[in-house]
Amino acid sequence: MVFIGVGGSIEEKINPELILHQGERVQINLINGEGAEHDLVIEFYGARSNRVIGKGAGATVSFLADKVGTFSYFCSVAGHREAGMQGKVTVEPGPRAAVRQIAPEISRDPADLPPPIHARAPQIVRVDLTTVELEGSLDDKTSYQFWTFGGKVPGPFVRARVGDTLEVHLRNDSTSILAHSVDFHGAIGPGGGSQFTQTNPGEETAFSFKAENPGLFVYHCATPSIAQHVANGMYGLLLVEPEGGLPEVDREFYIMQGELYTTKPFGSQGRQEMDYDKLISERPEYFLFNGAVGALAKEHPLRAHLDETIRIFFGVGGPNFSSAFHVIGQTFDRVKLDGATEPLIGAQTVSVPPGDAAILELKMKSGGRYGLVDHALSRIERGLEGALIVDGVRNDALMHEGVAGPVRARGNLQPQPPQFNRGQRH
Ligand SMILES: [Cu+2]
Repeated sequence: MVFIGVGGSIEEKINPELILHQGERVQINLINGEGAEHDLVIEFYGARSNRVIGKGAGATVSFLADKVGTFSYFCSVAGHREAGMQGKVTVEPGPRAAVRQIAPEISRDPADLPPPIHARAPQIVRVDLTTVELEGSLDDKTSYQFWTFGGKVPGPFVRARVGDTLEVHLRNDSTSILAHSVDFHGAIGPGGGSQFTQTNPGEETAFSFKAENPGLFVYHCATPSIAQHVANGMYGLLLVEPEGGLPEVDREFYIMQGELYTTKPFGSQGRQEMDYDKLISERPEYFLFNGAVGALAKEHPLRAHLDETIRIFFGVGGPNFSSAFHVIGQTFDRVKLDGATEPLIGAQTVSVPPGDAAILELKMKSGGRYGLVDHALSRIERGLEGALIVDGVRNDALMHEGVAGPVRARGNLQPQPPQFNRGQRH
């Protein structure tokens, strides 16, 4: 007579050793596999299951593993322990190591962008881009072979002022398998630079262009199949500041949206592969801010303080889907779209097509957590979610629970606004 492990690392092991960590609350499920009467006891912890009587009957034992050491578990029915129904429980000191991501982080921190230029004369600005193909973390326990500018998605934020000449050096890492290139939407001339920058692994090319127009412009790889290179993560933004710069704000952020086409469905574990058929028929599995599932909600939420003004540089790499970008619980004070002579005031949702970008400005008037979404909301279920956390008290004068009436303005820290979580998937 024995205990047999079910699932995980104990699967099919006879009288498996149960490895626990100090402080864990443990539940052991006991199922009767043959029909005689049994139970499971860990005397040291005073943990004892009910007897399971009859084949398929179940019982559970739960306890807090608060003492370090190795202890016995056994069946207390007379003679069963001696017949073989016993094993060890080991409680190790300290917490269990966090689940390690199976690949390096691919997502660029949205606070990772160069500071404003302010006023200066036009000059030559050298831009170094390196194309790197690397396996990166797409989700917990899911990886993907990304193609990138600089090893992150999106690529580096490039900043210049109108009248500057950008001297772009594109180096394709020697570990690459494919050629890559770059097309700057802020460059004027056929191909946007891609004809000068088709670059084989281990080689470098260069081209220069004049930043004629102020604005926020996408750049992306333009090596066939272009959609595949873009989907795999090869996009970024160039800001060409107007003369004298943009108005001062307290904080700036950099977000890009894209979608990914994988053979296995959204949420699968392990390494995901590109599905070319889904790509050309525009059936994505993943929608992503900054390259990874929920990256801007989990690892890199945007952070600001009450009464600060923030600016979000938001672009869509795509390659195929527009974004209806929206902040849950706030409108945009100013939105600057390409070619518009005047900013939009008070927009609620901003439509940005693939290969385009918008400059979004918001003053944060109430503390709490704001969800960042594409208002095509099904995409939350495919990885597209972010958060903007504003430190400071909630402004009850602007919104509060219950009936209207006198309020204690800015008195209460809680409750937090509703959180926006991805639904549970199976
Ligand atoms: Cu490429």
